[in-house]
Amino acid sequence: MTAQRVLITGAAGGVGQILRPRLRQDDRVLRLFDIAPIAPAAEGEPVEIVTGSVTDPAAVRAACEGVDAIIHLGGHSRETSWAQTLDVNVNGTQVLFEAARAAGVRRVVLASSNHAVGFRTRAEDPGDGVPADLSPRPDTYYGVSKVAIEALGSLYHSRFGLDVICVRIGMCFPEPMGVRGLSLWMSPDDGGRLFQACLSAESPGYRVIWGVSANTRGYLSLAEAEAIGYRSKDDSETFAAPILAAENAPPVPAELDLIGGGFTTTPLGEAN
Ligand code: 15L
Repeated sequence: MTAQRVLITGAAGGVGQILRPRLRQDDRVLRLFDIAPIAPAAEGEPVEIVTGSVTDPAAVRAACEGVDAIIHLGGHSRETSWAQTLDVNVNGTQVLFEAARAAGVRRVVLASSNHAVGFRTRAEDPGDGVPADLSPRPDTYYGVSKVAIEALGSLYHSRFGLDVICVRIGMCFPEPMGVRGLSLWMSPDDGGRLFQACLSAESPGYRVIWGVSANTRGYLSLAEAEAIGYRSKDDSETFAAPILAAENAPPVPAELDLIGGGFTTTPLGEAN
């Protein structure tokens, strides 16, 4: 049996480190790519470690050779200068898609973000969650870059037939951060389940889904992710009591409760 080879860009980052052990399978090789140092392979761990930048076409072309699917996490994960955001997040993703197409990679899973729609509100929940594929309302240059990479995904799907799934990640940390995190959190294990579903779904085409857990206080739709086989098993509610006690903030009305939270007021282009 030939092993499936999955390239993970940005593998040294937070989400990359969360996914690495959770996507491990005997019949799968993870090719871990980052410009930052990546932890070496453990004994018998089926990984290949590649150092390089997503902005370097030759390095990305080489990284795509023999690959079945890509999880693209590479890029700045917060607000920074427009030049950096454009170069690394937007141009880096174009470089990635071009290399994927040339190498015949059939599937790309993109780490998009809630900040692509950060100025949308909880009031847009029709009852079963704010839909995952709402049109853009970015809150930062970072959010604009996520809109742009979703558009690149759409282009490479329509032109070349690649399967592309854009995951608008809520907040993927070991624990939810703050009251907003109680609604937007995706647990590490649910992150593993979601990206596993993105790799396994049969012919998904082009999709935009939310990356969140089944949080008691959640208001983002799970339906789009469930349609490709995701089943959340976690809920931020287990962390709620200390977070609520610490923040002690009055509830925010739904129409003022912006998905992007503090990103909606952070100065544009300044590292936050
Ligand atoms: C994101 O997109 C960031 O990558 C992450 O670091 C968090 O800040 C998260 O959004 C958030 O909304 O809190």
